[in-house]
Amino acid sequence: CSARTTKQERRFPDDFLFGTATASYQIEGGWNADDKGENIWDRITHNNPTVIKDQSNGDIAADTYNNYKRDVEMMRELGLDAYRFSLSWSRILPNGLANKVSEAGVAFYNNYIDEMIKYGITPMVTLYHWDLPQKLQDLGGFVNPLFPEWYEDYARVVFEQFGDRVKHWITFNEPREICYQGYDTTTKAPQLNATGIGVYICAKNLVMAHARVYHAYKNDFAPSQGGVCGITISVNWFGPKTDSEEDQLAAELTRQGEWGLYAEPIFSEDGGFPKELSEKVAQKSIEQGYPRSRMPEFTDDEKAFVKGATDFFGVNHYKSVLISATENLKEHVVPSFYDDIGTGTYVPDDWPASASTWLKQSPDSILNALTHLKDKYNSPVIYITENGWSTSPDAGLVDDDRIRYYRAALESALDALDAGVNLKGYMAWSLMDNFEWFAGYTERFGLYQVDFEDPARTRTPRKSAFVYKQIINTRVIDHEYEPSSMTMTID
Ligand code: GBH
Repeated sequence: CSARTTKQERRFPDDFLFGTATASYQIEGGWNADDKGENIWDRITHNNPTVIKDQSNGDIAADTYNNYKRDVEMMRELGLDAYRFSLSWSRILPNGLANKVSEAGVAFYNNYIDEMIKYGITPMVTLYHWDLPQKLQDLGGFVNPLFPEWYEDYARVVFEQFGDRVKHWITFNEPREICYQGYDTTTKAPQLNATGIGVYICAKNLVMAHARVYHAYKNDFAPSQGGVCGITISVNWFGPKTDSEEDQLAAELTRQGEWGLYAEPIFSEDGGFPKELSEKVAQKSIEQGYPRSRMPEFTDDEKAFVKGATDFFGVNHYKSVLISATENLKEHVVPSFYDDIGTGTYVPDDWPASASTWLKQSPDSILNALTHLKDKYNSPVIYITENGWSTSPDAGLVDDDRIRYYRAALESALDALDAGVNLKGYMAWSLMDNFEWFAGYTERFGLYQVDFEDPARTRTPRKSAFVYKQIINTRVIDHEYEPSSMTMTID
């Protein structure tokens, strides 16, 4: 039909960065190589393996520590413009603190980065994707008031070592997963379970730490190195189930909790935590007998320090959820984050399901999320730093459902570009199968399959890899394209 034809003719700009994304603990292995220090995922998987669905760990994972040249070869096969990966803090600073820099750790990342640069692939580096040095966790981790200082020390070492070649920096991956899942619940390391308390203390420290690193980079490194520094926040779309006023307010409260806690202090005009949610938490806290709000405040100086402290908005986007003020309300522990928000979630039955219970393909999802950010925060530069689909381990190489997901997502990204969103790039999650946190190896997100039974961790392209390659190469989404064979070449 004609609508389809016009859509097919839409192009991604030539300077749009197409890439894939991974994270250190999920792919590297080499968990105790050379003088690497222990991190919170080493600790939890070794000491408490039953929290992982298949009782697995990232000790070897995809063994990128020994296979990094093959990883870069895959990037070249796909024709990637960019590759997003993260650094393991305790591989670089075995003690967490900056008294000792690991030569072996720095050498590994130098080799990896040099191999990308050699083939014209732009490295996009995340400083922190969830693998905190255990020694810092023992001191409280993100809820220790000194956390922003430790983080700045680490970041300065990183900028010094790699900033001559790396020009795209992301401070944190997904603050919500760090603070809510790690400190308010037990669904990620360090399983602190300080319900209704941990998430807010962590959020403030994390945002302050981000701003310190941003200013350190802008003041002391960007003038000579000339790169950009931003943050990646998971921004799924939370829309109202009906257009009633109460559902709209419920959706707004949910957005404020799910990602506004981290975005509002940095991207909004006023600064500080989101207004309606902080008022609600303050009121509930007093009713619950606390002497003050469980959500800390930012002083005026802190607000000014954090506001605008970013060059771009990194968005990890996977799905939509509909929000109701009255339906599907659940009982929550008091106090807790979801008791504070107090809204119900709803996902239509007919949205296609992935191998992950939390992930369903949702219509217009990227368009809705990104136009919302554009309107709310005065058109920030946006990179989609993750987006992807899971299949089961036995689903094999023909992954038509993943292809359907990526094509729909990229159509939605084109819709966002048409709507004037300042979108500069898209990183598919993931280059290859990897350790999927509490799901272990039971859910696969890779464009390349990894054989985890094979000591060589052989990587094999899935059908989706060929389709993504074709899109990158032509800058057009051709819904009829079928790869002519499953043999990969470097073009
Ligand atoms: C991303 O998070 C991560 O950055 C990446 O490391 C990860 O591999 C990728 O997604 C795929 O999962 O089962 O109810 O506890 C995306 C946001 C939030 C999705 C937590 C999974 C777990 C929901 N994630 N969620 S639940």
